[in-house]
Formats: sequence, C-alpha cells, structure tokens
Amino acid sequence: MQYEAYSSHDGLRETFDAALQEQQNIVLQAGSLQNPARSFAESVCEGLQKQQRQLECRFLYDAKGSELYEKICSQPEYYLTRTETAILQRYAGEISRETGSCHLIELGSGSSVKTDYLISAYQAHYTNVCYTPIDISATALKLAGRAIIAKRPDVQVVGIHGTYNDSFQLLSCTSPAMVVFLGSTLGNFTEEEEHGFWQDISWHMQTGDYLLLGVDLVKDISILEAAYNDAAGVTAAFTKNYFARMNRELGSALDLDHIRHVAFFNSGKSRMEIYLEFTEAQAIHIESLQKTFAVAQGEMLQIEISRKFHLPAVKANLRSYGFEPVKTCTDDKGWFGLILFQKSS
Ligand code: AVI
Repeated sequence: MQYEAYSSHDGLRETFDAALQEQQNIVLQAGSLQNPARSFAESVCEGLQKQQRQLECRFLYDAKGSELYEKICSQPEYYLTRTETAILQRYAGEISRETGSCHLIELGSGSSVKTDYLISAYQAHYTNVCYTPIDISATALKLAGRAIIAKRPDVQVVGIHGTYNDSFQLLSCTSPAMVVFLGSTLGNFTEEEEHGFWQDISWHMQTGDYLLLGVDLVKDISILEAAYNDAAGVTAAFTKNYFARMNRELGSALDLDHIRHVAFFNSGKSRMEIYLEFTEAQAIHIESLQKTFAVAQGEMLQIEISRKFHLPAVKANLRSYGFEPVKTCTDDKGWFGLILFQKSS
C-alpha cells in the first residue's frame, strides 16, 4: 500500500478524488500534521496555563498510546469494544440494506477491526466498495489498510492521515456516503467541541448521506468506573504514556513514578473524568518553547473526559443538526447504542 506524505491541505481534495478515480489503494497525508512535535508542545503549554489544567486527549495516541489503547479494548472490564463489535456483527447486514451502496468513511478508524463487519456486509450486497479510514496515527492506518486489502482485494482503501477536520472537505466527493463514527469517541468531546463538530460535519455532508454513530450509554457507576481502572493497569499505562511522551518529545524530565492515574464518574456531568495526579511536586519543562510549569503535590491534571449518553437525548440533539434517526441497535443489556442517521437537510 502506497503512502503519500505531505499532500498540502489545499491539494488534498484533488489528490483524494484522483485516487478514487484511478482506483488506487493509498494513504494520503493531510497538511495539518506536518509539524506534529510543535503542535504537541503548544497544546501542552496552553493546557497548563488554564485554571483547571487540562491536556488535549488527542495526544494520547502516539504509536505507544495507540498500541496501549488496542490493549485496553481487550481488557475484561472495558466492555465498550466487545459490546459494540457484537452489535455490529449482528446488525451490519441490516444497516447495509437500509443505506444501499455507499462509500464508507470512518473517523478515528484505529485498527479498523470492528469496521470489517460493515465492510464485509457491504461487500456481500454491493460491488465497488470503497473505504476511507481517517486517523492521526499513520502506523495504524497503514497496518489496517494492508490487512483489509489482503483480506478483501476487491475493496478500495483510500486512507487519510489527518484530523477529522481535514476530512470534512472530502465529503462532497464521496456521496452517497456513510460516515462511521464508532467507539463512543464522541464522548471524548466537550459539549462545546461536539457542537462545532456536528455543525461542521452537517455542513459538509450531502442530503441523503448516512451517519453511523456508536455511543456508550449511562449505566451502573461501578461498571463505568471499572472500565477505566482495569485491574491489569493498562488504562493507567495508557494515560501515563502521555507524560512519557512529553519526556520523549518535549524534554519534560518528569518522574513518572510520582504520577498516578485517577478515573471516576461525575454523575452531575454524566461523564468519566480521567486525571493524572502528582503525588510529589514537580516541574514540567517544554524545551522547544523554553517554558517551565510548576505542579504542586496533589494537583490533578485532567487528561480526558468520556461522556456517557442516553439514546433519546442523542437523537434529539442530532435532529437539531439535520440528522434523522432511521435505525437504532443496542445490545441485550442496553449498555451501548449504535444509531443510523440520515442527513435530511
Ligand atoms: C477512544 N475513547 C472512546 C476511549 C473512551 O472510552 O473514552 C478512550 C479511553 N480512555 C481510557 N480508556 C479508553
């Protein structure tokens, strides 16, 4: 599988369109990721200047972080992935019949393992299936793309190494399309970020296109908290890798033995909140920006939120952006929801 680095942001749409026409299997890199080290440094610096210090969770996913996230997905306490996979396995055929033939575009595709159930269902019913995975991890994209092509040589894969925003401009040349947004990644957005996200995507999607959204649902607190505090400590390693990455890439010189993973459910905000607590005072250096931030003993830096949803509220919210719910699928326990929407206006 070819990998074409540094497509400029402006040229991405044309390159993407040409790759589709020429039936190439390729990963294109969007211009926004051209200087990743600098934007990581700037993001950390900005987050540490806030009153409640907050780091951007997208930087959890470097090569090591993506590997740890895949491991989280198979932990016994982390029910999300296996529950959503089982729903997809059961309903992919019905979903594909409902939408008709369409270009599958997946936001935050990771390993694409779950999506394979969808691709397989579309292949069973339609010819010329085209899949566009979008991810910020080039490694994950290349590995997933190669695996799909090896297993399903008739499927065309045109991946985008970039952010969700980079991909929105491509939605005008993929219709009829189904945007696939799985794993309850929506839960990692604040309400404000979510609003901007739906506004943008709704603006770019064409009338009649589909959206398949996976959301984790509110349930017993003990189940939620266990999922983010697995006994094997994989989630703790995943969040601590953020600071290991800062040591590697920003020269932060942090002692990771004095940083502790803390995750709990905030019922008032219906979300898991994940922090790294400093058990001793330390200084965080950002070499490239010549900045140092003091962190007090006991201070907690928020690294991620994971909102949990109620299906009726999700549907009502999406309706306000022009998405009409056409099919809802859940597991027997009602722990996870997969909703198919159609863009109406
Ligand atoms: C990617 N996202 C949906 C995961 C979640 O459950 O919020 C990220 C994660 N963080 C800790 N464990 C999993």
